[in-house]
Formats: sequence, structure tokens, C-alpha cells
Amino acid sequence: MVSAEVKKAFNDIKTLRVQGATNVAMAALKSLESVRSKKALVEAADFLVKSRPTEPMMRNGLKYVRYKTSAGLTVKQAVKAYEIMIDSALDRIAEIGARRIKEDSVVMTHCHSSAVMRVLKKARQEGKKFRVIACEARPLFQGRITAAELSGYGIPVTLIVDSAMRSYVNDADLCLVGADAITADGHVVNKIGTSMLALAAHEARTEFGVASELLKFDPDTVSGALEPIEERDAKEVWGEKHKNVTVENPAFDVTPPEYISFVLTEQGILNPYSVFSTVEHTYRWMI
Ligand code: RI2
Repeated sequence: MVSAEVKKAFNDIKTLRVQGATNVAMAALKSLESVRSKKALVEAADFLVKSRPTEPMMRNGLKYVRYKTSAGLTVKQAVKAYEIMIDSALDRIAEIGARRIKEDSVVMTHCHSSAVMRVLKKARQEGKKFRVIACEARPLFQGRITAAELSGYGIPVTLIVDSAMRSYVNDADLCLVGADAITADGHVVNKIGTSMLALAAHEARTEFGVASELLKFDPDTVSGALEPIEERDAKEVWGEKHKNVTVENPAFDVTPPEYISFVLTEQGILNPYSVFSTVEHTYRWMI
């Protein structure tokens, strides 16, 4: 029997009241502070993992808390340590990433990523002038969250429908997206439509970067596991049912490394193939 706090975090994550890989990981971990025994911790972790399948940052966080508590830390201390790790990674990503935003340039993004938001906010705070093209990210329109947040930072935004990606990618100097997972062979899993944007950027010779904490690396992919792709409720796409019509609604897609110009991480700008070895050096406990 898991605690009410753990159940609430599970539901908030499953229904996307909490969205974005980083927020999902932290909401799951925070709820662990309610557990009172080692057995309850294991049960809560096993339960939370099922809230969203494509979230290695949450899985890594749960593993980290279990590992640190066995080494003598309290759950609260271990959760705090993971939170600090994420926050300092995001600070570093923002600092490095802001240098890649050129004056008077156009940045294109897809969905809503806190890592991308931190980079763009930092560049704006440094006084750079640029504008953003944001894809709306059907079916749940997280692109609107991106547009509203950027407008609050004083950054002009053009919101477009996802199918206008190819028409607009030529106007962009840089595409910058977030990640939900990075695999051992350098593939990036992110919101459905990301790989289409990467393909369009490749054809248009537009630089395509991924802003991601290394904590999103999926260690299971080292031993051959394929990253699971979450299939969401068909009702998010179309509330009606029709004979002979099947609605499919995968939340994520996979972008191959050859379409990725760089991965912007807390350890600097990496090529996608070197993410695994950098994780091995940075977060030994993860592998
Ligand atoms: P941060 C989101 O997934 C998007 O795919 C976004 O790019 C990614 O998480 C990373 O977000 P969803 O929760 O961790 O909207 O950078 O399905 O915030």
C-alpha cells in the first residue's frame, strides 16, 4: 500500500498535471519523502516507475535515492542531493547554451522543455536579442506553454502548427529541443514530431541541438533494452469513435544521432555518440 503523497504524484504525472522530464523526476522523488521504511521505499519506487514509461531521469532518480539511503542518507537528504544535481546541471546548460544563441538570430523549438527555457532565458538576461519559432506540439499543445513563458521573458515568439515545421525551418539559425531520454548509441527520445524537425533541419542545413541533463541517459539501453515509447489515450487526439478508424497517439519519437549537431549538457557540448562515455565518468552510480 503506497502513501497518499506517492499516489498523488503518480496521478499528477500520469495525467500530465506535471509535465516535462525534469519536473516529472522531481515530483516523483519529492513524494518519496512521505515513506517511512525501506520496504515502503522500494514499493513506492516500483509504483512510481509505472506512471510514465519513457522517463529515465525519474528512474535514475529513484535508483539514486535507493542507493544513497542504503549508504546512510535519509530519503529527504538523498532527494535534496538529486534536486541540487539537476539544478546545477540546468544552470551549467543555460550558461553554455546561451553562448550558442547569436544576436539577431532565430531559434526554433518544439514542445516545452525546461532545459531549453533556461537557455533562452539566460541569453535574454545577457541582453541578446533573438526571436523564437515554437511548434504547438499537438495533441496537448505544450508549445503554447513555451510561447507564453518566453513572452514573459520579453522574447518575441511565432507559434506555428506542427505541420508548418518544414516551411519555417529555413528561417531558423538553430533548432533547440529538450530530451526525455538519450540512449547508449546516441539516439534522442523527445516529444513526437522532434525527429521530423531534425530531418527538416538536416535537409535545410540548420543546426539541430538537444539541451539535456546527462541524468536523462537510459542505462538500460547499454545492455540492449530499447527505450519504451509511451502510447497515450487516443481521446487526446479525437474524442469521437468511428467504425474502422483507429487513433494512435505515441507521445515520443526517436531522433537518430546523424541528425543531431550537438547535445548540450552539464559537461559541455557533446556529440551524441560521446554521451555514454561522459555519463560513465560523471555519474558512475547510474551505470
Ligand atoms: P525538460 C517533455 O515531455 C517534452 O518532450 C520535453 O522536450 C521533455 O519532456 C523534456 O523536458 P512531456 O512531459 O526535462 O511534455 O527539459 O511529455 O523540462
